[in-house]
Amino acid sequence: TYAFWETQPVAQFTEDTSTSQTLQEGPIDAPKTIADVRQEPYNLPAGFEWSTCDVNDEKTVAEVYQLLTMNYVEDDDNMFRFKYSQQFLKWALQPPGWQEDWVLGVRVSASGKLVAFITGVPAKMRACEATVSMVEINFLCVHKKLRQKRLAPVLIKEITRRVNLRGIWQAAYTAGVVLPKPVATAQYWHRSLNPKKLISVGFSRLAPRMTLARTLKLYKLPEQTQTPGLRPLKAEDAPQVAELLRVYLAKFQLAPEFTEEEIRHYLVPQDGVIDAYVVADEGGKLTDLMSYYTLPSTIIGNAQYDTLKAAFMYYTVAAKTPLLQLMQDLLVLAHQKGHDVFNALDIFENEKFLKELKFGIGDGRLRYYLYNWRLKEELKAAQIGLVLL
Ligand code: YNC
Ligand code: MG
Repeated sequence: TYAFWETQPVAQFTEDTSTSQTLQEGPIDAPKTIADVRQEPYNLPAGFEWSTCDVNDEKTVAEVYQLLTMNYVEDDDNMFRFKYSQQFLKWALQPPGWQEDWVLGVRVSASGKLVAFITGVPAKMRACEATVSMVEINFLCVHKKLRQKRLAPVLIKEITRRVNLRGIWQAAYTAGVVLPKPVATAQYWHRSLNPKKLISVGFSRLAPRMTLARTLKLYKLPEQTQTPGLRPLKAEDAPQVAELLRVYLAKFQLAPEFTEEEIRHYLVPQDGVIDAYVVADEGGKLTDLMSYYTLPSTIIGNAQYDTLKAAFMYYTVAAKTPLLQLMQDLLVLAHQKGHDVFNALDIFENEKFLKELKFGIGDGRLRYYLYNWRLKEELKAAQIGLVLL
């Protein structure tokens, strides 16, 4: 049972979809207005206080970075922990329309120490037929010493209140854990770029009857990309990239609708944060897009290496060049930039290249959720066209 989630406007596991009273697609809560929203912040346990975090302030973003670096998401075996960089956090938290009070922290009143965090950013989201103004909720984190004290529900209620105060009633989020009730379940796949290091730190193992030499040969990539006209994306590309994405994302049942401004924000390359490339034909027309973001992990308790450098597939549109060729080029580029591994989910049309390009299936699953929005049925991973950071 889910003491908290059963009180929230989310689809429940107990809902019987087989009965004649068909559940309608759309909001779960009765419609509300901003005037209905509670004016006072939710109460925290004594000794803690709310703190809006300004990530443009160098000291504050360093505090957020420290909290997440020590306490954020780990793999099932607690060998690796996500280590979002400060530049990444600024990028992820300040897209067009970002709101300062949706970057929410909890501090110890006496010391000022930051001990919990949650964020929201606005996004237009299409869920099946409907397009809805939502927030994407991310970076929910409670310090390890304060776990299992029911702080997470207070954070979720307070961010919901702050989002509702701006007239937004729906949210999208992903998590590794199972909560009521996933819209879809996706699977992580991993492509070794630096197999020697991956084996050495325990990220991967030598396959049976494989030597290290044969493994290195298996994963060896060309030094150079093969697609003519491939180049880094520029701000001026936004109108054409918006059109490529609009057409492509229309194929999926859950996908964002990006404005040109959002495309400039999310896809113009930033060193060590986001890399995006386009293919331009001879007339200069853009035919394809590919991108990945950089999210390293701390390697917990390894003497030789402290950081795993991972690239995560972001938005890719193969409108002219074959998807397999584009993705192979993207692997080459990620390898050139020193990444150890390239990660992708089985969303989009990724099934078409994962095995062929030697991705191995991971043990991590990622569940997609919607808050206060019901779909008629669960989606398949291949119907998801949304990547959350
Ligand atoms: C989770 N990841 O089930 P029940 S993902 C949501 N997302 O509630 P306590 C979660 N809920 O079962 P702890 C959750 N994990 O009683 C647990 N819960 O109904 C639920 N980990 O709270 C859980 N970051 O405070 C239970 O648990 C209740 O101290 C228990 O804190 C949880 O960012 C957590 O994985 C995750 O830092 C903060 O374990 C802590 O364990 C932690 O006693 C490591 O909480 C880091 C980590 C999560 C990454 C993410 C997306 C979050 C989405 C939150 C939901 C947003 C809803 C929409 C709001 C806006 C609506 C509008 C409009
Ligand atoms: Mg807690």
